Amino acid sequence: MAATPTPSRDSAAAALADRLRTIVGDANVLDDPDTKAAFETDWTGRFRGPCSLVVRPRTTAEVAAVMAACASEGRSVVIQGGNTGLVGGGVPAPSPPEPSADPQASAPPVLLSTVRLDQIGDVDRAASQITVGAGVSLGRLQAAAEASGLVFPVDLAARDSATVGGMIATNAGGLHVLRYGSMRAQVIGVEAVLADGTVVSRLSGLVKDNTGYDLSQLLVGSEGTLAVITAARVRLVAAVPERVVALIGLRSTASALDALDAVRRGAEGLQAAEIFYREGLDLVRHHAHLGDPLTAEWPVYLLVECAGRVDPSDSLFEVLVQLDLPDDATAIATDGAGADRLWAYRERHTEAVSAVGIPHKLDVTLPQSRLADFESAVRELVGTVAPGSTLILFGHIGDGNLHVNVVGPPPDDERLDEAVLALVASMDGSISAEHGIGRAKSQWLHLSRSPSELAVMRAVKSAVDPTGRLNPGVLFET
Ligand code: 2HG
Ligand code: ZN
Repeated sequence: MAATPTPSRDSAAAALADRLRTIVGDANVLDDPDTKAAFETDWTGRFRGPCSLVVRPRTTAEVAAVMAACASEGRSVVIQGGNTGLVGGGVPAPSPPEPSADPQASAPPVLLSTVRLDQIGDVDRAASQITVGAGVSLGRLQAAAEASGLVFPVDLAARDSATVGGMIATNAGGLHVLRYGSMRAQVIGVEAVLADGTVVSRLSGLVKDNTGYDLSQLLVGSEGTLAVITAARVRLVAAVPERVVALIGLRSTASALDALDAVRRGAEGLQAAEIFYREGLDLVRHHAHLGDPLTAEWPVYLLVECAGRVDPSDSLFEVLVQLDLPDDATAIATDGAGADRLWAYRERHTEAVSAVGIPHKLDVTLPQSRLADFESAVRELVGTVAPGSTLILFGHIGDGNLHVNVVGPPPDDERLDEAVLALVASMDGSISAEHGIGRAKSQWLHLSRSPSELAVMRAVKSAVDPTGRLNPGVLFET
C-alpha cells in the first residue's frame, strides 16, 4: 500500500488558516507579514519570533474551537494580550537555526490574540465584584469600577494597553501591592480554555469555595503555559478619594528605607512606596522635558502615596516633620494634578530607558534588609561585567522590588543577566518579582525554585498540557 504523503508545511498552514476563518471570520485571521509583524516583537524590542498567523477570537466558545483546531493539527499556540509584557512571554520563540526534518514540528506557532475578548459585565455592587473578558484593558476595568464608586486596586503605568488576561497570566504587581496585593489577590475566579479546547469556568464569584484544588489560582502566574484565560471575576474595593503624594530626596538607599519605615509606622493609608535614583530622574527629565522636582539634587528619591476616605495628609506631614528633612528635600501634592506630576518622574522611567536603547530588564525582589547592600553590589557588578553600559535602577521599594535596567550589552548577550540573577539568588532574593519568567529567564528558573518544586511544576504542566503546545519555551526551557 502506498504511504500517505505528508502534507507540506505550507498546505497544512493554509488548511488550518481556512478552518480558523470559519470560526472567527476572515477579518480575524491575520497572515499578512506586515500585519503579523506587530505581534511578533515584544514591547521592549528584545524578543521576537515568527508566527504562522494571528487569530483573534471574540468569545470563549471561539477560543475553544480555535484551540481544538490547533490541537488536531498539532500546532503550538502563543497567547498575547496587550503585548506589554517585559520578559518575552507573549511573543513566539525565535526561529530555530536548523529547521527540523519534520515540517509540522518546526511550523511556527499560531498566535492567539485576546484583545477581542473585551466584554465588560455589570458591577455587582452587593459583592463588590465584576466579570470582564481577558482582553479588557486595565484602564477600562478601572473606569468601569470608578463609574460605580469603586476601585480596581491594581494599577501600573501600562494601564491603557495591558489586558486583564495578561495581568492574571503574569500575576502583575504594580504600584499598590503593599496595600492590596498583586493580581492574585484580586482574582476570585477565571474562565479558561485548555490546549485541547476544554473549557473550565469558575465565574460564580463565591469568595468562600473550599471544594478542592483552586484551578483559577493555579492559572494566576502560569504565563500562558497551562490554558488560555478568557474571562475573570475580580474583586473591587472601596474608593479612597483623599490622596497625598510626597517625593523625598535622600542621600542613600539605607536612608530611603529608614524614611519608609517611619512612614509605614506613622502615616495613614500608605498605598505606594517607590524608589528611583538621580541618573534615572535625569533620563526621565531629558526624555519628557520636565524640570527638576526638588530645588536641590539628591542621589536617591523616595515617592510615597497615602490615600483614604479621610484625608491622610496630616499624618504624613507629621512623619515628615519628625524625619527633619531639609526644606529642599520634599515636594508634596494633595491635588490630583500635582500628584500626577510627581508620579510622572517615577512612571516614565520605562519609556525613558527604552528611548536610550534596547534594555536588559531584571525585575528582582530582595529581602528588605538586603536591599541597600544589593544596590551597591549590583552597581559594582554591572560596572565589571558590562563596563560602559547605562544602569538605571528604580522600583517598588515597599515590596523589596527593584527594576534593574541595563542598556548597552547586545540584546542576545546574556552574561550580564546571568551575573545579576546569580547575585540576587546569593542574597536570598527572587529572580522575578512581578514581570514573570517568560523566555527571558527560563534558563535561570532553578535559581529561585528547588529541584522538587521544579519537578512538581513540570508535572502540572504535563498533566494539563501533555503535548506541550501552549507557550512552548516560556517559563520552562524547551
Ligand atoms: C514599573 O514598575 C514596571 O514601572 C516596568 O514594572 C519596570 O521597565 C521596567 O523595568
Ligand atoms: Zn514594576
